[in-house]
Amino acid sequence: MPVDIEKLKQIAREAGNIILQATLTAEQIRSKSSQKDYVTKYDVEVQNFLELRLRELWPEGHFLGEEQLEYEFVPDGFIVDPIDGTANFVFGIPHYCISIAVTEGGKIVQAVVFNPVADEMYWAELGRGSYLNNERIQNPDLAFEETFFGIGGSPYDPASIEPTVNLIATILKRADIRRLGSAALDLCYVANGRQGAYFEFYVKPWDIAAGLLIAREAGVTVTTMEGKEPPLDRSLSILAAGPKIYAEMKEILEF
Ligand code: LIP
Repeated sequence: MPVDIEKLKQIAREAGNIILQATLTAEQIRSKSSQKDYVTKYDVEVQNFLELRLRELWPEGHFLGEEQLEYEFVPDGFIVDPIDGTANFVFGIPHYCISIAVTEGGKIVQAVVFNPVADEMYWAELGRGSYLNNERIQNPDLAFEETFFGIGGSPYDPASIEPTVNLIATILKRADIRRLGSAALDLCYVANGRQGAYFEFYVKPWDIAAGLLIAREAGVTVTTMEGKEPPLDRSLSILAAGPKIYAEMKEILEF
C-alpha cells in the first residue's frame, strides 16, 4: 500500500537533521568495495533510523537499504539510500541526499529525495507529477548544446571506465558536463532542468530508484544505457534525458 507522502517527507527531513548535526571523524569512515566507496557511521545510523520509522508506516513492507549486504528485489516496500553522495559528505562537499523509493506490485509508486544542506525536497507519486518543495517541476526538453550533461563514474567498476571516458569525449564536443556525485540528485536535476541529461554505467538500485520516478514524472526518459527498463535487484547502468537529447543518445549509443 502506498504510504502517506507527507509522513514520508517528514521522515526524510528528520533523517536530514541527523546528517546536518554530524561531526565526522576519520575513524568513523571506512571503505567498502574500494578506497573511494565510503561508508560512515552516519550512513548506518541514518539507515537504521529510516528502517525503524518506515516500518512504522508500513510494517509489512520490505526494506532494502544500501548498507545491507545483499541485493533483493523489493516488490512491496522501501528502497533506501541513507546518504547518496557519501563521498561528498565525507569531504565536506554540500551535495548529498536521503533517497527513499516506495514500491507496490514491483513498481515504484512514490519517491522522496531530500538534500538537507540545500533544504530541497524532491518528491513524486506515480501519475501525479514531480515537485521540488511545493513547486511542480518539468524537464524543459532542451537540446544538447543548450544544457549541461551530468555524468558519473565508478573507480570501483573498472569495466565502465573506458566506455565512460569515450562517451564523455563525444559529449564534450557539444555540451559541458558536471560530475556532481549523487545519482539521486543527478536524476532530480534532470527533472527540473538544472541539467539536460545524466548517465552512469555503474550504479546501484538504491542510488536511482527514487530519482527515477521523480525524473519520469517530470517528463524525463529513464532507461539503462541499452534502452531497457532499469532493474531494481542488481547493479545497473542509467541514462536519463529529455526527449530531444534522449533521441540523440539512442543514435550515439546505437540501441
Ligand atoms: C554514489 C552514487 C553516484 C556514484 C558514486 C556513488 P553513494 O552513491 O550516487 O552516482 O557516481 O560513485 O556510488 O555510494 O554515495 O550512495
